[in-house]
Amino acid sequence: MTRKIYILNGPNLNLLGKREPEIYGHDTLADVEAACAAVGREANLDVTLLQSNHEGALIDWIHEARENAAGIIINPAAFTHTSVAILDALKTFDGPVLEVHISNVHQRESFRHHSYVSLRADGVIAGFGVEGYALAMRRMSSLLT
Ligand code: CA2
Repeated sequence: MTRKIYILNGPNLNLLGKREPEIYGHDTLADVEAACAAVGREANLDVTLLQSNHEGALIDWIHEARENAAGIIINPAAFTHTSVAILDALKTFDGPVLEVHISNVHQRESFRHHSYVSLRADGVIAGFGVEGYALAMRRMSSLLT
């Protein structure tokens, strides 16, 4: 049976590849989706990539994942550093949760050094550019085997 992985993306990541390439690179979220889907085909995992600028939408998708998904890969963007609500929602999800950051948040402003989401994440990838998403897919495959 093919298992579904939700790849959730927070605010402003719809601009990926279109602004600030020196920090976030040139690839778009569509490129990320294609790279993750390719890993998914090898690993028998089906990818659903979603992005919202709204905290509540991300929380609704995490609740939906409780019924529909075997694992969650999440880049909560700025909500990483602010959202107890996203942390609480992730705590209701039983499967693996992997946190991805495109940039190396630890090399940036100190307010980016703390993540609420990391309290629930089974693993964190930061500073690998958009390749971090495909790496997270490989790790997800290992965790689900
Ligand atoms: O490095 C990451 O992936 C971040 O989660 C990105 C967030 C930032 O607030 C986190 O501290 C680290 C910002 C996402 C903004 O995305 C943009 C993409 C392209 C152009 C402008 C913004």
